[in-house]
Amino acid sequence: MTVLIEIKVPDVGNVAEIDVVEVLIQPGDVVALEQTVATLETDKASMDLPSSAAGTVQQVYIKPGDKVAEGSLIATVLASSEQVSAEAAAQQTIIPAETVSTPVVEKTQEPISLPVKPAPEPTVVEALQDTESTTRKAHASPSVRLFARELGVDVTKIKLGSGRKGRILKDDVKNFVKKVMTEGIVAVGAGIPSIPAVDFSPFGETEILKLSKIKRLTGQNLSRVWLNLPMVTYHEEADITDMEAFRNALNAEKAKGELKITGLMFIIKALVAAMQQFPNFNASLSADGESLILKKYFNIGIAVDTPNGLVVPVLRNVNNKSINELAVELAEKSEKARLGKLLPADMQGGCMTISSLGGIGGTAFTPIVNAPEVAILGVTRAKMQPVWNGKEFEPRLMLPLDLTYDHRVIDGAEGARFMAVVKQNLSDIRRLLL
Ligand code: CAO
Repeated sequence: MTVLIEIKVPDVGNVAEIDVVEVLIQPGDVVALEQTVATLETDKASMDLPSSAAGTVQQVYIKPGDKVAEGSLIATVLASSEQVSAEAAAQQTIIPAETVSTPVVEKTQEPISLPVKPAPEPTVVEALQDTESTTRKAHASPSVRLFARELGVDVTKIKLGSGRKGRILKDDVKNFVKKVMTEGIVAVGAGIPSIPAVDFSPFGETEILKLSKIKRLTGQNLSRVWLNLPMVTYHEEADITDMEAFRNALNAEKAKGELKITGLMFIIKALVAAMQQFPNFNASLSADGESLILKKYFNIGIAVDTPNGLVVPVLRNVNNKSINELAVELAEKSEKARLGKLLPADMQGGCMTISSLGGIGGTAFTPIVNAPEVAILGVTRAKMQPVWNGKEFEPRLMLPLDLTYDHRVIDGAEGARFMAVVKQNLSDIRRLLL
């Protein structure tokens, strides 16, 4: 059966206004399933919109510069019913082709005018998933940025693009490369020499494995943070013997199959209590580096290991939530993360991140700050250790903690004092009631 598929703007989180940056199809084009049909951009992120069907484009309802919202119609595609994605089928965007008349003419709907909401604050997801804030300033769509990266071009070096409002287009990247070739400009970021390519074939067999998108974007962001932030990691140990006894007692009361509480929930609470005492940790440095933006809310990002790479869902208003509520929320969000179902909104608005490897092992590590946050707490595996109590060695369960901070914002002594409070909170969780 032939069907007419409506390609619509998906749910991209709580975003009121989405700009159409680039439209890559026109009526009559043949598109493949998942082929990018348009590039959309919010204040905080860009996305390539994929086609939910393979077929022939019938009508295109948008043009660059339009403003759209969740559910706005982008285009219609005439496809055979087998060439339709499961999402399109589920969202009922399929119309039997016989029931509609679909002239193949280009038609652009009036731009939708939407109330402009203030932009949400810079967040964890942008830090992890926005590959280059500098490239975003350079006004280039993800496909152009990808093209530029493939050629090893830093798009920030292209001062002004020839597109609308100076947007950088593929031709600008090509022209830049030509200029470099003829004028001998070296396009290397911050003068840092790149690692030369090596031919491994003389040493044995190899296989090329493409990195997942999450891995590529995370890698770029981590490199950017690594180059921009002077980071220090401070190591501490907390005695969690009593906390663990309490946690085990709580879990023993739970019915079979009921969600168990892990130590991470207490760590989140202990961290937030310390952040309330040390406002500099709940802050971001302004873009010009002249001031500190202090946050009055307490949202904690939790690094979650997924088959596709690292993602950081954010638990909001942690100060107002119980340990049980946090456990349920983290279980839901980490499950969503592992299924690749987190929305941008689930990963936005973090104040500080926890990276817990304790379920796996380790004695210490040096996590990288999730900028624009100013600090991150690393956790590795708790271990029974002999601790001197003044008279004798006592077996105590010791939890290793690693705090990495942006030294432009946090002084060494402040970092040590902060960790002393986190440690106290964990060693005697009654303090969390104060
Ligand atoms: N010491 C000892 N045991 C620990 C522990 C610690 N510090 N942290 C967790 N555990 C135990 C838990 O109690 C649990 O034990 P049981 O199976 O007996 O109940 C087990 O380890 C597994 O815990 P978990 O990892 O499933 O749960 P969590 O709440 O501690 O962590 C989450 C949740 C989502 C953070 C974790 O699953 C995860 O993805 N961690 C990886 C994060 C990561 O990749 N960080 C690296 C970022 S930098 O590249």
